[in-house]
Amino acid sequence: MKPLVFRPLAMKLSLALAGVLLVACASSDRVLGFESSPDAALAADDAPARADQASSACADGKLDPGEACDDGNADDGDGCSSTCRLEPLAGADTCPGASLTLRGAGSEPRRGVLTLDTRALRSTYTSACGGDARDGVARVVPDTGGLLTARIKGFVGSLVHARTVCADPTSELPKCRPSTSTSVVHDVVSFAVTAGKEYFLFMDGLDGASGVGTLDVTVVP
Ligand SMILES: [Ca+2]
Ligand SMILES: [Ca+2]
Repeated sequence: MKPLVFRPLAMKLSLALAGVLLVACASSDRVLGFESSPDAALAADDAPARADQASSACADGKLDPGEACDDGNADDGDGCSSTCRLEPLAGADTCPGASLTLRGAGSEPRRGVLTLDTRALRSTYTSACGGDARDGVARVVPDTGGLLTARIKGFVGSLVHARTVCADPTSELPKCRPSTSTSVVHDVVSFAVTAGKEYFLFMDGLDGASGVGTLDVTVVP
């Protein structure tokens, strides 16, 4: 049996050892917080994981760090590539515009997207609702009749308007419905369409606004 006098001594030694460890941990934290090399090593360890996250987040429809655009798909050729880089589209600056392809068949809704960077385009068109800014044009030919809805996503201050004859402002389809939002207005247009007929959608801006927007088009038969 051990003498009782050693127990307090053992406890003191244990407490002292714990204290030393605590101080060591605290100073170690301080070192990690202020010295560059341990952080750099940690960052290097994390880098591959972050790159994986960035690539997996492309095509989720949400603009993440490192993405110039994200139209929610992994397709090339629609203005936003499979790696979320902008693709300038030939013909998007003026009539008849860049083709917007709709997918879907039978009674299911058709859907298509087109991403434009209007900062790289000229100001050519305007509408009854305004649109004095740089603009781009998309041409769409639904294979079914129904209700077409076009919405611009990701571009604050955007305005979308539509015509049945691209260069004729009198063929503009009615819109200008009241908006309840103060930050994003006039970003939707909706109208009835006829199968096989062509429609022209204009991605424009209010008060000189320009930017990257994704034109999201659905046709419900
Ligand atoms: Ca994304
Ligand atoms: Ca795409």
